[in-house]
Amino acid sequence: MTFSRREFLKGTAAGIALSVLAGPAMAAQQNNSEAEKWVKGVCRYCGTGCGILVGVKGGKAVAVKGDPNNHNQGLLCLKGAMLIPVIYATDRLLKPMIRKGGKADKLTEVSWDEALDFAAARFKKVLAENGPGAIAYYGSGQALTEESYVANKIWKGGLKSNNVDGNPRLCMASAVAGYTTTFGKDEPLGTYGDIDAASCFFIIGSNTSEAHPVLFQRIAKRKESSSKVKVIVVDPRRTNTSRIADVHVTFKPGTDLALLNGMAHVIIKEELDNARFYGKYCNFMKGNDAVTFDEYKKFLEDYTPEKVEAITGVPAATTVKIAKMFAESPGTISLWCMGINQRFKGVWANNLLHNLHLLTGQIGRPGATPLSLTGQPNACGGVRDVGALAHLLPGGRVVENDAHRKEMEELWQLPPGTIAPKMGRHTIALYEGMISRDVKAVFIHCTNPAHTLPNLNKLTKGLETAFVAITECFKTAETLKYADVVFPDAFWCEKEGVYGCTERRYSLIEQAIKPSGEARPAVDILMEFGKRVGVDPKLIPYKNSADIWDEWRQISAKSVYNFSGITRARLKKESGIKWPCPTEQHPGTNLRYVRDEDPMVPKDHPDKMFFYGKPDGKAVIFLRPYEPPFEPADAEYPFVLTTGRVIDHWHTATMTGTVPELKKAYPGAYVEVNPEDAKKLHIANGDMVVLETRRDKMTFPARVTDTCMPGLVFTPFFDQKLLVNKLFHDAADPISKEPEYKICATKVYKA
Ligand SMILES: Nc1nc2c(c(=O)[nH]1)N[C@H]1C(S)=C(S)[C@@H](COP(=O)(O)OP(=O)(O)OC[C@H]3O[C@@H](n4cnc5c(=O)[nH]c(N)nc54)[C@H](O)[C@@H]3O)O[C@H]1N2
Ligand SMILES: Nc1nc2c(c(=O)[nH]1)N[C@H]1C(S)=C(S)[C@@H](COP(=O)(O)OP(=O)(O)OC[C@H]3O[C@@H](n4cnc5c(=O)[nH]c(N)nc54)[C@H](O)[C@@H]3O)O[C@H]1N2
Ligand code: SF4
Ligand SMILES: [Mo]
Repeated sequence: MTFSRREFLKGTAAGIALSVLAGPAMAAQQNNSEAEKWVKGVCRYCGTGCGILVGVKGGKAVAVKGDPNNHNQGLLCLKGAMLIPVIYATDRLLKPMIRKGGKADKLTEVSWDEALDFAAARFKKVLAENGPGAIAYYGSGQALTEESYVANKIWKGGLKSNNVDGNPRLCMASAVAGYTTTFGKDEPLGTYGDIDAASCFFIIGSNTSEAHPVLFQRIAKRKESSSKVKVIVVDPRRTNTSRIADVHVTFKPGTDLALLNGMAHVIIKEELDNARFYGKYCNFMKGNDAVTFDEYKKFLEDYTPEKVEAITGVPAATTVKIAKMFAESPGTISLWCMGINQRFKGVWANNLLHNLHLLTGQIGRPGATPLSLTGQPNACGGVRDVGALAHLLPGGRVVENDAHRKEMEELWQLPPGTIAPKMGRHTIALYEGMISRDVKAVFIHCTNPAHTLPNLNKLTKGLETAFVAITECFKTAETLKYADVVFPDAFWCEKEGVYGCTERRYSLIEQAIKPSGEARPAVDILMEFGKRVGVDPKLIPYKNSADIWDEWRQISAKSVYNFSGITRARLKKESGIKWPCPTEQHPGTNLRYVRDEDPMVPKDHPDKMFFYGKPDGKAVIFLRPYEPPFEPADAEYPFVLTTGRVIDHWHTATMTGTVPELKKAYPGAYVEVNPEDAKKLHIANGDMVVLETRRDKMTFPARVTDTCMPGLVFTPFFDQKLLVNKLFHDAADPISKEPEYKICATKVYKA
């Protein structure tokens, strides 16, 4: 490595010394010039979706470098730059395994045939005895698009079970429901290009600097370009992201819905609203009922800056200031992530953010847009777009819509009535179904739920009795402890497929090397498994993953997610293309819902914008009141506990934990305590501290730091020895069913 970790972090964190970031990162990646050829790929970590080139020599991956032709323009963060050692980690799973004698038995290595037959026999038995409602698939926003598409088709079309869900439920579900309720269809309107054009960044509930480092670098670069570019960060923690903020708004965790309504109040009161825009393009609604603008204005009377201050602790003058910055900037972009989505009222929070854009007309122009940051590298493309969630079908269709099911049955050439008319179990209901023994067999793909579900003591109970088949690449995944069958999946760049990142961009990961050991690509595993359970082979006739893409591409032509112009051949040549993209000549779309930009808006549409996802073409400004979090702090549990990420680890650290440089930076979990609180509790840096919630208690070393405001403590969740999710409740947003990982009540005391 030609640069020190500290230099690198300095660049990512503060964004001041950009040359420090760009120069050395590039140098590090090009260090290894011995590669015989470079193969195109995408980083397998975050939803930024950086293009990567993999250098191959003698059948081995020997180097990576950022793809200069993808949006990241050759940049990678340290995690992406350190992917090679992960492929060859000693922790790789290399052989299929089964637990012959039930859960108490140990996992033994067997042949592929034996493992597949073992799993298929059990699923067949459950299907015969208990029906399709008793089986399930639990997938991942890190799976390849072709994998999720095939799994969804096998389950919903082949096995007649809508119990298909996955970790995007824990992550993006509130953003999905926010988009669909406000605009009629899922997925962001804007793209990364808007970052380069924006003059006001409204970053709320996103620690972009650690969770989307290369995007953060782009934001920092834009900020550096002109003193007129302003950054507002709304986060109860002082994160690396907040260091570039002109205004950093801290508040009582979980109260920012009131702040967003307060900003709307100020915008209207100060006549910064854009009545020409919303008069033409928006409806006002309270739940399902239409209301008038005057009713909306009256509703906002509860959110004067003073009233907002009483709820949130944000000084009234700050609410006025940021509302004006938002409205008056030539182009405002909102970026948000789990601080907004993982909330008991996460969908409402999303709606309230969209409201601000619709109210001010900060939308549909370069630099003016809401842009949710997707967590995983393929949650957008591979799960939301292909409809691999319990309530969805491909291309934005929904299960409980007769016409949509009929369309999919025709497209999949299934007899009418094949797809079950009721939505399946969303994630929490799925694991609860295992506890109640209604779900008896689950196929888990590319995710580690025994570490990442909330309320683990409760939700893993079902895994102790249900039959669990799992695909994995690494031996350290907690969920393996519950597995009856383990299928070793080929890892990143050992198999081919498409990822779709935050900005609706599909990019190809080509196969660079052969799978390690006996590992096989997941599409093969899924299809073999499906056939052995009894799925008609005609339903899954694919020779390879390119065939699957081709079918899905053609199916997309019948929806507004049309990307039928994104052929495999184009993906091999180009470094990612943004849908909608209806023809092979189409360059891809930047501004969605805008005439002459978005090919889904008819060329002769009379107005500039058209929200075609809605029956009347109008977006919705919602009246959504502030409601407190599910479990606020109280006299008995006086602190708020929040959880999240650190720059160098990926979720459960099965991958990043194998890289010494990354592991050394963050060897284990800790708890951040504000100095004021530490003083009161007699806690010094490094002391062991207990967090005790209504579910469990756990001991962590303390980091006394002012990153958390008083009353708030933070712990990361990557540590395999400290499963912090045991501390968390599993209350979820009633609309999106996404759990509120960001807030629970806790006691804090010295061990
Ligand atoms: N290094 C790294 N990067 C990752 C990942 C990883 O594991 N490691 N995972 C990826 C995935 S899947 C995801 S989903 C993203 C997540 O990316 P982020 O959402 O940016 O990361 P988090 O750390 O989960 O939390 C975001 C912020 O929410 C704030 N927050 C807590 N409570 C509230 C609240 O009430 N209101 C508001 N407004 N904010 C609040 C927290 O203080 C925190 O700074 O990261 C992606 N990128
Ligand atoms: N406390 C707390 N909990 C959270 C969150 C939080 O903010 N706080 N965030 C939630 C969010 S947003 C998310 S997205 C989830 C993430 O939760 P998970 O998806 O459960 O976490 P990962 O560690 O990403 O799990 C991916 C698994 O897939 C394996 N794997 C890697 N590559 C491959 C592959 O190619 N094939 C196969 N078959 N397996 C592979 C990895 O070894 C790992 O075990 O966590 C959620 N849990
Ligand atoms: S920013 Fe995200 S996608 Fe880009 S290299 Fe880092 S982890 Fe990978
Ligand atoms: Mo996520």
